[in-house]
Amino acid sequence: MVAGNAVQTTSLGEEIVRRINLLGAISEEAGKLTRIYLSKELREAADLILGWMREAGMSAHLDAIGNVCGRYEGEGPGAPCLMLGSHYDTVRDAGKWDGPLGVITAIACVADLNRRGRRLPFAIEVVGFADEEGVRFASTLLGSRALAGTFDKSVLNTRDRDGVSMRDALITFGLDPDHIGAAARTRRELIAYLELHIEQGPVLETQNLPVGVVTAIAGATRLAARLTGMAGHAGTVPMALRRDALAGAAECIGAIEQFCRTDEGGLVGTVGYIQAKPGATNVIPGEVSFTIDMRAPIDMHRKRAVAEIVPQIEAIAERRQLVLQLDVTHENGTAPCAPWLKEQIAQAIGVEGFSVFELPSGAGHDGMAMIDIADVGMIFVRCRGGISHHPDEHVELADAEAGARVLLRVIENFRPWEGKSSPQVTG
Ligand code: HGY
Ligand code: MN
Ligand code: MN
Repeated sequence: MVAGNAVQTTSLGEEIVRRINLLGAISEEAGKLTRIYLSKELREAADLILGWMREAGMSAHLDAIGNVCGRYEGEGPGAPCLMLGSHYDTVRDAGKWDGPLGVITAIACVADLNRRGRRLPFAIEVVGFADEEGVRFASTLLGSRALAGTFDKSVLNTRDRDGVSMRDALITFGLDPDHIGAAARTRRELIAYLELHIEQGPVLETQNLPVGVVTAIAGATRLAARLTGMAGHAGTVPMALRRDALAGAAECIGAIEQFCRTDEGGLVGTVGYIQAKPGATNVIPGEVSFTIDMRAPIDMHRKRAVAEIVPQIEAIAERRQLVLQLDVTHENGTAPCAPWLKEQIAQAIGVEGFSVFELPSGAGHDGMAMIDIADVGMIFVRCRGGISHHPDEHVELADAEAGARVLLRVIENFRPWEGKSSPQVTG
């Protein structure tokens, strides 16, 4: 494809896949992909992405919380922006598409505009959020919350598995924890926030569609539980005299699963992390920590579920003479996608020749934080088998291409004035 003064020999999709593989190789674990917040691997990934942003004609910088931020000016300087983005951190033993596909596709779209010398009446900004997954410090959406100006400074005192506080991790990463406020943007600077992301579920595949329009992002509650009993000799303490924290946790986990399985409101509950201490075969576990992740399409339903399952956990702890510490570490309401953005995404999908299909997101996304300063739209891209948060996560080249074409079409046909709260765009 020849455009402007550059010859683009590969398709958007091929460029995206190439960069997904490059970024996917930056991991703290050999043979698997793990890139958590403020790790040295996240810094290496940030430098790679910043370089791509600059190649695409953007000014680019790392913001005060570690987000990578690129800006492609409009026809005139300083115009409000259409913000595109996703996250560039990952879960442990992750797939390489969850997050990076949105960042890399947005950069590819800007690079295409730049190659053609195309400027729009508004600026385009691309953000790679530094911590959407919340793997390291329990809380989540740290990057997008800082950009939305809603970062909770108390998180700075939380510690990771190795006892490192977020405050110290920021300093080691080269950032100033007392300067996080500088990452905040205002509603006036943003016309809208638009994220392309893999579906992380099987619906588009069952519909035989490459892309979909997201209607809303399901809310979530995360809790941290700690049960404290009494460690003891595995061979000498009679069963009736034990205060076994791991057996107690197992009963709690069973109760959570049973509660969610029998729910009819789309409730899902997950215990994704557990740690038993002291962690020896021949020692009765005296202390167990585990996490709880509860989600439902309707906020009230999720909150009611949490309010009903907590007393069940408390009763198990009491009956087993275990001390329970249970804290909510994250709470986010369901974020609706703006109708005016859904409409423009649907039109772009139609123009690109695909059927328009709307679906909700069971997975959380940075749009849950960005909704505090901008209307949110999301484009889903089909992923094989709906697999995600797993190394088998995969997007076919044709679907990566389809997603990029739709996003580029939304950008080039974007009608910012349709946003009810969008600032006036000059030009
Ligand atoms: O947990 C989620 O839904 C997202 O992948 N962080
Ligand atoms: Mn994600
Ligand atoms: Mn994820």
